[in-house]
Amino acid sequence: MNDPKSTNEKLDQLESHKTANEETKLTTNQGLKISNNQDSLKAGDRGPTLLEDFILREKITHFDHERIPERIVHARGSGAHGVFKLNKSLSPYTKAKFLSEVGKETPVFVRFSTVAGSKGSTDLARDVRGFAIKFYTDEGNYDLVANNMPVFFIQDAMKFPDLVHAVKPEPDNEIPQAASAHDTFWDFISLMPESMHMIMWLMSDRAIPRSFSRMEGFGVHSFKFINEEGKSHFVKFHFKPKLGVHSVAWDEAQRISGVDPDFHKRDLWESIEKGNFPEWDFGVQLIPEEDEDKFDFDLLDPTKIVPEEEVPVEIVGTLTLNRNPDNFFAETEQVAFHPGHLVPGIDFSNDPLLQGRLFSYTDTQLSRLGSPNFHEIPINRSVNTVHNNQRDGHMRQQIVKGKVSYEPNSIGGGCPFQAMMSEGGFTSHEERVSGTKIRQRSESFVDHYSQAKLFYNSQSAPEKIHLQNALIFELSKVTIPEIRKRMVGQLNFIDKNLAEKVAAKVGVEVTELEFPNQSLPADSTHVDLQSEEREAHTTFSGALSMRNTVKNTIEGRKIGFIMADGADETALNDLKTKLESENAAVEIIAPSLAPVKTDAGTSLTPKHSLSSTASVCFDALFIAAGEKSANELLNPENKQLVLHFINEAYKHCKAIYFGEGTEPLYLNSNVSLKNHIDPAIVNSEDESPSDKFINAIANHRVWDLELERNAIK
Ligand code: HDD
Repeated sequence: MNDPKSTNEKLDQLESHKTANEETKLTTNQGLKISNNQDSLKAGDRGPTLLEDFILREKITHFDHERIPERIVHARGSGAHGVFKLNKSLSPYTKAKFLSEVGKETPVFVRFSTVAGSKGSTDLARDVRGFAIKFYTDEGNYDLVANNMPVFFIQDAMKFPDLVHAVKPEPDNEIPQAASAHDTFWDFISLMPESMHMIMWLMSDRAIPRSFSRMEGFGVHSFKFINEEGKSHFVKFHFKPKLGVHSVAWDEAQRISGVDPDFHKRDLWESIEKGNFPEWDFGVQLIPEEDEDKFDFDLLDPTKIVPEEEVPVEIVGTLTLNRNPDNFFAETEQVAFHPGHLVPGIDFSNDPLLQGRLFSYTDTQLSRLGSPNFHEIPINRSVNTVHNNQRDGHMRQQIVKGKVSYEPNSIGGGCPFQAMMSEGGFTSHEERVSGTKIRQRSESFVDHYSQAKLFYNSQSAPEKIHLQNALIFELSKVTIPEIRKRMVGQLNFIDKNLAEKVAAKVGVEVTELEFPNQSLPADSTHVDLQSEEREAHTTFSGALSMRNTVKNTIEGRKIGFIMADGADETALNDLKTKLESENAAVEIIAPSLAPVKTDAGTSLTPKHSLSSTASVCFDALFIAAGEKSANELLNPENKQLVLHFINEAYKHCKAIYFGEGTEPLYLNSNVSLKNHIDPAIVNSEDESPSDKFINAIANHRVWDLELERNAIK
């Protein structure tokens, strides 16, 4: 291994492990050239295969061992390379070099994931998304193993296996895949008041993102920053997508799971290939250690956020994903994250969930990747050469020269030496710790409902309806009425109206629950979960509603152009040019995959046919201008397909632009231009129709008109 002097050498390091099978001869794993890859070695061309056939045996043996255990959680993932750039120094708070030198660029590898499903499950499951980042810093790898939601289900790592067992397919019949809508999940949740805040996030549209590039990322726990003077601050990490936070509708998510289960993976891949690099602002919330007790919740409790209105997020850097992996398995599958991969200047807090994670990740990599040498896999290698006295083990790659593998030593001249702090040696932040050895939850962790209320109250009206409907969908799949009842009782602690609406649809009554307080010892009597004093002071936080993140851009949106022979070429090209100049993608959908001819005679090859895709795969639709094209789309063979396309897009509140001459299409559809003013329905008589269309796409969806639109005429 070479000794890289700069982080950019990570790229060279990865490059040096790549091979391309171009213009080369086929070989065995020992480098022997193979002359026949079609037939095994047999005793006569109709005789038995010979054991001696080492080429066949090598090929089959390798094949038989191609799979490794999938991750126990977060099995389904998509990854990309990129760069983290620091725009503002955090040196007053941390001595971490990659967070101190303005302009410094650090290579990263990011893996997004769902939690519950198997490796081959759909991208569109209702689930938390993992957002794990490996920073290849000059001081060693730093991993931020984050999620797209800022809180977690449980407060203590002791409950993690229970949570995961409850959400995974049920053990007797392995049903359902990648879904929380089943008995065991809600049985567990309804008995875990501490999960209520997270349940609000999980039932919100945040759990069905439009793309990875439109999700926020959160470190969840309070971590610690340590500066050169040894002073410590609590820190919460945030990533805010430059494109805003957007989601799809649940109905859409279910359809996408069938039409394109790789929807998110594909979107990430295609965006990067096109040069539309996903970007996030990186920010921190900083709290001096001495202010730890100034909040009405505990900073160590991972079921709590620090509202941005109380401690603003300071934006200091940019994360950009700009390169697709060359090989999914070697990079995305073999990457091994660990919250315990730290650099000087960053340290843990005593959050009991984080503390348990510090054990779990190494342990899981050992069983998944099969060797303590997983750090030597190219994607996991630090840009710094590793020098220590560890040795041997399965699949050891590093060839360390010399006799010495112990310390202290004199034979090796004492090497390698411990590093002083001034030389970048890591030292844990000194913290005075004293206490009785005890298995107990802190009383400061006991308020489970204030922030669940805060989240629910901060949603816009359409977001609240989506959340309500998600709960109705999920609880309707619960076969045991007692669980539905208990869950509604929990919701009643958050919002009476929400509980009543859900109860009415899932066939139970709202009952007042008295919950045993599981976090405290049985003889503890003095904590009242409902006590008014325990209400958080903040009752509304604008930052929690996705509506407030909408950005004025159509970058990365996918617009379907529905056309048939005779479509108006000028109108089509003008709009296409305009949309593409703002980095949106245009894809042609036609009655079949055969080329279509415009009115000017140009032949265009459609990317999709009306039956090979669906409106749910697009952010907006343009019904290409031209009477001839419109008439063909309305002929009996195409009519139902095209109307379904339009009606479904309309139902999901998307922008639809009816080009000139396509009036019969909207008159036949559920879209009504006459009865109300709908900001997302555009026609050629509108003033600046293409600007209106672009503006509508930038606004994502007209969720406010959802109820009206779905009152189908
Ligand atoms: Fe975890 C994977 C995020 C709690 C144990 N976790 C994993 C991944 C992410 C998270 C993003 C996928 C990494 C990748 O792409 O390879 N996990 C979180 C967050 C948590 C959290 C944000 C709470 C704030 N996790 C958590 C607890 C435990 C684990 C409490 C166990 C005590 N997590 C694991 C694991 C995984 C994992 C079993 C499975 C695969 C892996 O580690 O590499 O060790």
